[in-house]
Amino acid sequence: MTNLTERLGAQVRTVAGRTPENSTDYEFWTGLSAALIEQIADRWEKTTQAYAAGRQQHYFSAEFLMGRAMLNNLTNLGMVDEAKKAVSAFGKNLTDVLESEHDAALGNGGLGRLAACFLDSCATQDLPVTGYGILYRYGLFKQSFSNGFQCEHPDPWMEEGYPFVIRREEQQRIVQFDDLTVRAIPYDMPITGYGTDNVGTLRLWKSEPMEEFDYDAFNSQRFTDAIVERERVNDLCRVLYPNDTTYEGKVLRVRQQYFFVSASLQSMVDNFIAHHGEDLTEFAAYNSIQLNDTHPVLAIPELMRILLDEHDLSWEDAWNVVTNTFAYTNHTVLAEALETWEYSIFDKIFSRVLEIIKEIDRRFRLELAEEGFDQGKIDYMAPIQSGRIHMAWTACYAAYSINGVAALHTEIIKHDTLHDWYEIWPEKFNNKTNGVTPRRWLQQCNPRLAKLLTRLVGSDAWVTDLDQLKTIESYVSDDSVMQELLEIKHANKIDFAAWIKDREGIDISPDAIFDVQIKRLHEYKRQLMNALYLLDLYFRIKDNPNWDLTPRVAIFGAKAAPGYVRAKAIIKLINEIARLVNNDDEVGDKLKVVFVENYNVSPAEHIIPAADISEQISTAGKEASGTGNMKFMMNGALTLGTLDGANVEIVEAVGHDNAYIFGAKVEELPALRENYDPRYLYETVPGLKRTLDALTDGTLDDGNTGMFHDLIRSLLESPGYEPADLYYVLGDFDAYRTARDQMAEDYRDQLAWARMCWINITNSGRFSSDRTIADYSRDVWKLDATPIS
Ligand code: 26V
Repeated sequence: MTNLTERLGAQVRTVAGRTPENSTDYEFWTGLSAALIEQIADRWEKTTQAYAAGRQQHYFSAEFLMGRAMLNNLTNLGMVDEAKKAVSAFGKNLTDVLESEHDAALGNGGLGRLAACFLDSCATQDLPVTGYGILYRYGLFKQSFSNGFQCEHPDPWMEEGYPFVIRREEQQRIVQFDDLTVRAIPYDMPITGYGTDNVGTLRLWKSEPMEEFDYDAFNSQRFTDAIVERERVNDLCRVLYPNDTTYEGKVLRVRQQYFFVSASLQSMVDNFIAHHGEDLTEFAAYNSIQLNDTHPVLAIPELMRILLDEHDLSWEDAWNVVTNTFAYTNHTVLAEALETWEYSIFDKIFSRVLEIIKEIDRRFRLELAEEGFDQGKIDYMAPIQSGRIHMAWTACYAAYSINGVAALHTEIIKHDTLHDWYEIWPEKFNNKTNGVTPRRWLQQCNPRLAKLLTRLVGSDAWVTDLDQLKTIESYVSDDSVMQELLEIKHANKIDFAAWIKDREGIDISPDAIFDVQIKRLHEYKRQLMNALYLLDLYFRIKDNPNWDLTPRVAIFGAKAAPGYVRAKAIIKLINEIARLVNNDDEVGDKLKVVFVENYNVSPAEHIIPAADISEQISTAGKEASGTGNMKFMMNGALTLGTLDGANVEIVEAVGHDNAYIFGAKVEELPALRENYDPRYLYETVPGLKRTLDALTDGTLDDGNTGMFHDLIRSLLESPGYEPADLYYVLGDFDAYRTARDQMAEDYRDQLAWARMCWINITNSGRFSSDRTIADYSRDVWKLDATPIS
């Protein structure tokens, strides 16, 4: 019996209250988690202490999309084999135990998952970085389909217990609103790194009532009032808002934002005083804060408040600290995502913070007037205008660094979205192209490929230095390695087919092209264009039943914001197309359409290693970066996409011959839009008319909701306030079809295909989040690695 076996047995008995032999997979998961925490506890404490004394970086984010923790931790600690043995000593299977873990889905999509990848890279590089966010009781909703329509269900992800967060009762803080006072309790999650003893921290705050009960209210027979008050506090952290683009001025959301930034700043300031004394003018020498989009921007006035009101700094001294503390990352150029809050909301719930924002606004106006800027420009750029507070503008004024998340995106914010700020403070602007962790997104999710890479590199050095893969690029001309690569992909596709059969009940052939689009559902991401292609392909197969086309499986995964009606219509449309296509015997294996329900981090880990094609087809200029594109590339799927976001850099890395690029470029779009006539395209592009007509002529059924009519209207008619086909779906359709058809032809030459995949894999080094974090650390954060041993 190994040591872990004994400890696991004891832990399982403790959580299950019975013999391991009679315990469930989930109880084993809980027991194994506890054994793991036991293993890292001392090192975690030591790391925390080491970081507390020096210069630290703090990552403020309303979202951390962590996914599952267990396999990641076991891998990082080098304990996978030991765990396998320990679990099987009780007749269990590690894979089943791992699959019983719930995803921690405390994020909507790209922005939240990026934060999770960043924490992984920081821990792996021994960087003193701590994440701060909210312990939502309900993560992103669970999705199911009912007759093809999306339904949303709550996700109480930690209701059955979650050993990977530790409540730190003694480190609680009080957060004061004008109309509410709450306790903020930190729940700390250990962040292990690969091959290091350091263990970083993600601190998630939970709100609790000041007293368990308002006994006064209770005794004076106002029992229900006491309960209601309690629930008002618990409401704060109850749910993650499921919108990932459209801003909604919900009071509860701004409360959430203030709640977590206030508690986080308090704990940072207290730590500063404990280690460096009372002179807070030195704060920025030891602390920097990265703001993940505008959601935590209230930290700017809140730090001012703490310095002014609680530590008696002068305005000038406090502002000097603040402007050397905050760095801001922009993640979107969509106008509807820009957060602005109504002045009256702030007035009601944190009037002192509002007072401070007013003073920031007053000084901003003064400063620019002195520099000779005209009033129109000042009014546009000021933190407060027409009764609203602009979070991005406030961030741009106060931050010492402003960055975009891909080269193209940074150019767009410099020359368009944030152009006025760039003109005044060009030195603040910098690009940090996103990355993804190769531990989760290659080593753990694709063990077959990882093994081959380790063998060819000669070690697993690539796991922490992904550029090493470049050294094995030349195997591209070794046919036996290419053959092996094809076999690996095929084996992954067989696994995935079994997973899909089990989950969705659909049979798919591993010999077909697996063509995948997985991401949030949004019009700009153009799942609709993909759907129209499939419908058109279906009609072409029906025209010519003997067509010897390469078999295809189109795979989708996407959640729509519950209030985003048109996005939900697109989900219904894809499900209807799937029903039509999958039940047509004449089509058979030539085309299958699969919509994976409840897409999340762990389904992505099953899908990506099996993918042949990565659909990255956003309207040029709209996708800030994309990070799924990078995960696919690392796993040897080819990008079929537009020159948008990080696709541009992917093509730069692999060359045009190793990707399928199509469509209008960002600089071409304005001219193309000038006399854009989608109706003319509808009439003249071969196949388009019958495809679009199928949405409303009875071929496809939207359950009498009229939603398919609305989709057609969105493509062909302008509602007045915006042009028809805002996202240029019909404009790019023909180019898209040509590229996708060509791709399918090329797939027939498997050896040539494998070579393209190999070029993608071996040139993915720059898309490791280790590279991104090294860039932030060197250029923005000015951090030193702090290994504890
Ligand atoms: C924005 C908003 C706007 C107000 C309502 C609530 C809410 C919640 C989340 C967001 C964030 C949207 C921005 C976002 O997720 N951007 C994505 O960031 C990825 C990481 O940088 C990037 O790869 C994607 O291209 C970008 O869409």
